[in-house]
Amino acid sequence: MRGSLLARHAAFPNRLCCVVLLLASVALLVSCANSGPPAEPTNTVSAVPSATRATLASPFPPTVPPTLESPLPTPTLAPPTVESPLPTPTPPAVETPAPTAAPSSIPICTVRIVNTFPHDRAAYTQGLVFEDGEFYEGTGLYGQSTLRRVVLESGEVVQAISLSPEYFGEGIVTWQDRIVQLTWKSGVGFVYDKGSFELLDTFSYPTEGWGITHDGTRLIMSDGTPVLHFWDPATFAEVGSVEVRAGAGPVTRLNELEYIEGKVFANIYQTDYIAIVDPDTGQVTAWIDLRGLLGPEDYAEPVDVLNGIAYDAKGGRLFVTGKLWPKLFEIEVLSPDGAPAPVTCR
Ligand SMILES: [Ca+2]
Repeated sequence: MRGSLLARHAAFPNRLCCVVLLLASVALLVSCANSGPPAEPTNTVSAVPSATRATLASPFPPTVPPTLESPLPTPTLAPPTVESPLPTPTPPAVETPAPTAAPSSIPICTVRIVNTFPHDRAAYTQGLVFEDGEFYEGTGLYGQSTLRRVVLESGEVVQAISLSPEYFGEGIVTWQDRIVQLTWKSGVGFVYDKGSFELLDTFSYPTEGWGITHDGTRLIMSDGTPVLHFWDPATFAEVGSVEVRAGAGPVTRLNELEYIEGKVFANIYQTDYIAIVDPDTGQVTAWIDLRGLLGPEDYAEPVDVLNGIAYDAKGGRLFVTGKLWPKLFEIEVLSPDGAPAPVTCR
């Protein structure tokens, strides 16, 4: 029995060799059978049209246009709802269609140019006030922000201070013998002496700062959202707020402001429209369509968007300009049928 087992064990290596050889032969035959040209891949990237390739290659979902709350039909090229720190080197010929989405009961007024004045085309206008025959203007951009006093007829800057480079200047408002200037994202406001531009005080606020004006008792400021904030002019404490709506839809990107004849005029950032807002209800009572104010010759150098509304309450004159615009316009508001209209359009 033991001898028989040994014999069987001795024979085992030979059998193993035979099995290995057999398997190797089979593998060789299979290999030969598959030695033709490689089969065409059925689903490789190179077989897919380039557009599809890009989709396949991207780990991200397709880009979705930002959802905008403004009832103004926003141009498809609309950038995100932040203020670019750099001037756009192209005309604001983002042709903004008429705000047809707004309820038809909201009139759209146009304007007639009464006078054209020079404007410092290096001024990235963020705040504009007319008082006692001259402009106060606040400008933006990091490292270029200023507060300045400007002659209406010549556009000459006769007094100016520069903000520290870390501040991006925004809206300004005069209040008694002071000037208040907002900053974009710093949450810091500056209070100056109106005559000397001496910095008297600073204060803080929790939102972005865009535009600011006053109604005689309260400061009214915008922060880029549809909300207008009302502040105590002595303490800068918020005493109320209202959401701006055109019909049912909120109007976002309220920018430079001017309180005129009981209404708040607001530039709508990156459009050529001004919204006229009832500050009690937040409702837009009219639009002013300002498309086409600048002529082709004005685009020889970069200009940016319409921004800056000022009102000569004594003379009943309405002024508008834009960031880096070479001109400032005195305009008259016309009703939708082209007839002279009240400054508030209706
Ligand atoms: Ca203003």
